[in-house]
Amino acid sequence: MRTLSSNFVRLLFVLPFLGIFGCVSSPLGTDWPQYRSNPFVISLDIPAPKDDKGGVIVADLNGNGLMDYVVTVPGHIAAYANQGQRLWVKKVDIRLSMDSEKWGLPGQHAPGVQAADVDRDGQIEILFLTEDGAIHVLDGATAAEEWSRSVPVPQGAEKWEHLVVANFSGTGDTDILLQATNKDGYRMGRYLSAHNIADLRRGDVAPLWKMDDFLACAHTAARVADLDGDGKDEVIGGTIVNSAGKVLYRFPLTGHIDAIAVGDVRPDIPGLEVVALEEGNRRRKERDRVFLAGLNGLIWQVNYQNREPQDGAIGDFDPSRPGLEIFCRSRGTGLAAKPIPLEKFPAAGYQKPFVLDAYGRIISDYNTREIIPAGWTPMGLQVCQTILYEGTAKALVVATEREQNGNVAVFNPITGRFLLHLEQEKADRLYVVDVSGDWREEIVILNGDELHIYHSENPNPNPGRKRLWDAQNYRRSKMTWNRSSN
Ligand SMILES: [Ca+2]
Ligand SMILES: [Ca+2]
Ligand SMILES: [Ca+2]
Ligand SMILES: [Ca+2]
Repeated sequence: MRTLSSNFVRLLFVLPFLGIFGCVSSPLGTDWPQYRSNPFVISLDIPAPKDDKGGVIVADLNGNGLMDYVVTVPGHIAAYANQGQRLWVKKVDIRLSMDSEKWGLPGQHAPGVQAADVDRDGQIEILFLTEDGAIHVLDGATAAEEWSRSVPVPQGAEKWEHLVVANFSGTGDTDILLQATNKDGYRMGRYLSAHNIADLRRGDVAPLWKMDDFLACAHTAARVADLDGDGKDEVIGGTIVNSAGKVLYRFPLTGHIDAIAVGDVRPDIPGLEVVALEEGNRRRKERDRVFLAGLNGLIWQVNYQNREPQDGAIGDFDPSRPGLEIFCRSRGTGLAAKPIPLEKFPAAGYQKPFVLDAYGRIISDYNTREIIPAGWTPMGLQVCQTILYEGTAKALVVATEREQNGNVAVFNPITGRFLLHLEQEKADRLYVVDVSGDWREEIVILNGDELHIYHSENPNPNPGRKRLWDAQNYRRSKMTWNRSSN
């Protein structure tokens, strides 16, 4: 076993249950091997990202029970086995994008690819759109193309831009959701079309249902999640749509949604809840709200000092409180949408995160000026994602340096305290997922043409817990993701 070299990682704070740094976490209750090195490095045979196009997902492509990596950059989809062996590299003009309001979906850092057993033969398929809007389905183990299909495009859209595997029929991962933006002006993913994949394969392009007035998030593609637990997926955005295409709820926005998340925020209320962070109209009193909605509509909405919540993460950040807490990264003064150069406005560049409890009450409020360590950009945090890194009941957040390919840190979102600072990382992408060892989550970083995978070496205080992958919402949330707001 190897320890992290001290210049690669600096522990800023001694975690509870720390033990001796360097212990390999317990593999109890699992047969997934822990990586021998930390980070585990996979060299990729594809170009490093030059912009915000492309991302990372994992799936068991070769059927050996371990999660493998799928990385996308313009012109390439690359698959690597869990232990780092190259499975295949496909050169193809996969649909990827940057700021979706300008370039269309799937948005910044979106992988633009799905991996699921869509024909129920026990083997994973790879699905994606090409830049001409056509759907392609590959064999996940070999990348051999199984079939492709073009689906008629709604008037007002340029082409289909985003694709999500879903279960609308109750028969498993056998359906697909297509999404497109309006081609002119500020682009929003208002067009949806739901299809059965077997129908498409046969050439039947008639949708299960479609709509042209979906209220999309401004920077992120539609997500799917089974909110009511009936086995069928709802479609999540500013509009919540059920598996049959019926609108269940629409957030009463004065602007747009910057970030969205799904989880059981309120265990006392049946089903999963949706958290939406609004960037509102500055002329309106109702703006910059955090919304919590469920199957029966709005549960609460909160405007905290008109501070735009902007980006966030949900998790059990304070296990002493019921349900999940909501971390809102927010921005400094709220004066500018873009980061402000510090040399010009030294007081304005800092972010002012706040945290709400499951009832919308404020439980924490701080300034990143007080928490960011030396060597971290004063611009603050970006790409904030919930992580169960240590295996305690308490969830943490991992983030990158804002507005640069920078360091990565794990921090306590309630206090802002940094717990782990990966000082030598230059992260092009950051992804959180359970890929090795026990049920705890690893940090996956795409750094140029390498994947770096970090695991906690501290003993797992809760080794018997079930895999996070057992929860359908976990599978869905790790398959369709992209950076929300800057
Ligand atoms: Ca299959
Ligand atoms: Ca459902
Ligand atoms: Ca609930
Ligand atoms: Ca793990």
